[in-house]
Amino acid sequence: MNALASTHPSVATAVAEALTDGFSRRPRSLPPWLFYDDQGSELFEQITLLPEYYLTRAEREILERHADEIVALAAEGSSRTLRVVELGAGSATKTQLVLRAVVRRQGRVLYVPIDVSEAALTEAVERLRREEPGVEVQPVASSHADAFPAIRALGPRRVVLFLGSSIGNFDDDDAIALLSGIARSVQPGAALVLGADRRKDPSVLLPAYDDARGVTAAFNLNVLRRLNRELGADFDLDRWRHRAVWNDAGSRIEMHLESTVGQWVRVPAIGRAWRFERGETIHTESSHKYTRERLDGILEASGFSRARTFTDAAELFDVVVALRQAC
Ligand code: AVJ
Repeated sequence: MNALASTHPSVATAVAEALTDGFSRRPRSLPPWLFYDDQGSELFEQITLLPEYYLTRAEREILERHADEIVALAAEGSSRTLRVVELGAGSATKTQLVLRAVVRRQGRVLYVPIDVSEAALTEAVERLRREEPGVEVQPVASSHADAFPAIRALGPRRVVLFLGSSIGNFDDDDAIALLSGIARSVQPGAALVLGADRRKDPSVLLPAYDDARGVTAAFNLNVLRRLNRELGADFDLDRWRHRAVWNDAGSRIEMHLESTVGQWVRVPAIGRAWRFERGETIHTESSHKYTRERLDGILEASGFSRARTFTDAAELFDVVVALRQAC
């Protein structure tokens, strides 16, 4: 597999840069891709099984009911064979529903899952090779930003999957930059299948990001454990707590780590130390929740047009099929 292990020097450098950059801002922040080391990817899989975390179940319900229609839309206007590429594939369990629909239609399919977590990719590849004989898997370990060459390399008639409301981690400007990059990597008419969480009452949203069993707290705190392991930092996990807040103006859930005491944190790999006051927070993630208008604005600005929207019965989550506009 063409994959970077998490111990690869370039990854350690990227982690160090992310920390230095994020801690130079006020409020301090860390980028959400840091969550997904092997443990973090495993914790995220546990999150998807939580009763409070409705996103994965809602999206699976949509794909179970509508995978054939989604694939038919993506294949419309061409007799060519579809190829499937997925950004942030993770363990690809929901994707399997889409891949089966493509196999029903054309017998075989080439599938390129792209993810920063090698462990998650390996699991996905092994399961698909075992369970889906019609699917040829070519995994790529990379970040979203480095994914465009892999998308381009697939030639025409690609379907790009971006599921799970991963788009929600991006501010609108960054979402537009990413989707524009995808748009430039495909031809007019190509389909983007985008999972997006809907704006809804905070009484539903907040528990999804602060569950009773504390799995999301462990997922958030794991980023500090990762910095300890990979950079030799001395974060004391007992002196930090998980916080989830609803930012109404930004229409997003934010996750933060709050310092429960005044403390210094030393990071030997960088030769630096940072002071945190009691109550000071590190912003670790935003998860944007979309109205139809806002998502259309992002899609149009990126060169895509919404073709159809599929929703779960409880209307919590959308899977949008958008088509690359003609240039
Ligand atoms: C994988 C980014 C979609 O924002 O809901 C889950 C990650 N963070 N619980 C999300 C996450 C906290 C998830 N995404």
